[in-house]
Amino acid sequence: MMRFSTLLLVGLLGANAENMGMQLRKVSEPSQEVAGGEADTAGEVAHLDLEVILEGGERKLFPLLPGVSCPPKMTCRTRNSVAGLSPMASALKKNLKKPLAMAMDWGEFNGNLKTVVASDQMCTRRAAMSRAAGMAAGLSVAAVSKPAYAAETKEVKMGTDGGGLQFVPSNLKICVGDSVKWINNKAGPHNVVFDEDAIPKGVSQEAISMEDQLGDEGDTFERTFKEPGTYEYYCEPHRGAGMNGQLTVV
Ligand code: CU1
Repeated sequence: MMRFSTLLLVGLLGANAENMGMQLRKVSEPSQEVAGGEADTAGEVAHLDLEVILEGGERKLFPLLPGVSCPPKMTCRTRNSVAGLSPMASALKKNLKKPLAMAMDWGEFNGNLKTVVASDQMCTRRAAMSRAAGMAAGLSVAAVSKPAYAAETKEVKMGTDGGGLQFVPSNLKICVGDSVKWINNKAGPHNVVFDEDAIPKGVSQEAISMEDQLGDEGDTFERTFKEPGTYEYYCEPHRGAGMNGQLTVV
């Protein structure tokens, strides 16, 4: 039934309600009611349910995404949130199919959403967002809490597409636990050698640097970075030409 309702809403917003056998009715509880097309005067992001009267008089509320205002000529109601949850978590909880809704740790999910909204740290936000997305996709808290779950692999080209002797990008910011994959692009051979004096203390320069060089286009070299800090590296054959790179791990 929930899935049917969602499909119905998509149809409703995409086309016109009359062809779908529905009528829209004005209701009279002004404190909760928001007319379609009205500006949001509260100054906050609106969280609204679209009210639809189905044939036979059944009244249904369809959650609109946060920030979406009431469509013209429709009637909407302010969202009755599930206690303790943000409107977005609340709307998801109401719409998920039952087994998932019951299995989900809503407190954890809600905490992740709050972090996404509140944190100004790129990596904190990114990790919270992937945890929330993973949970919404049905994964357990344990699964999405593993450090590797939110880790990403960023690519750096060795040599520009035009054959220039540069790393692209030459400056890269990643999160602790992320990996970097260097790909031999053009004008090789290239390699990646970290500067002993310009990496965080305690990190082995040998462990993250290449001994050899990548000769064939498409060859790759990959390392994972677990220590925060600034890392400077260069390409040995082209150091004199200024083929340098910098990595910031936060
Ligand atoms: Cu090079």
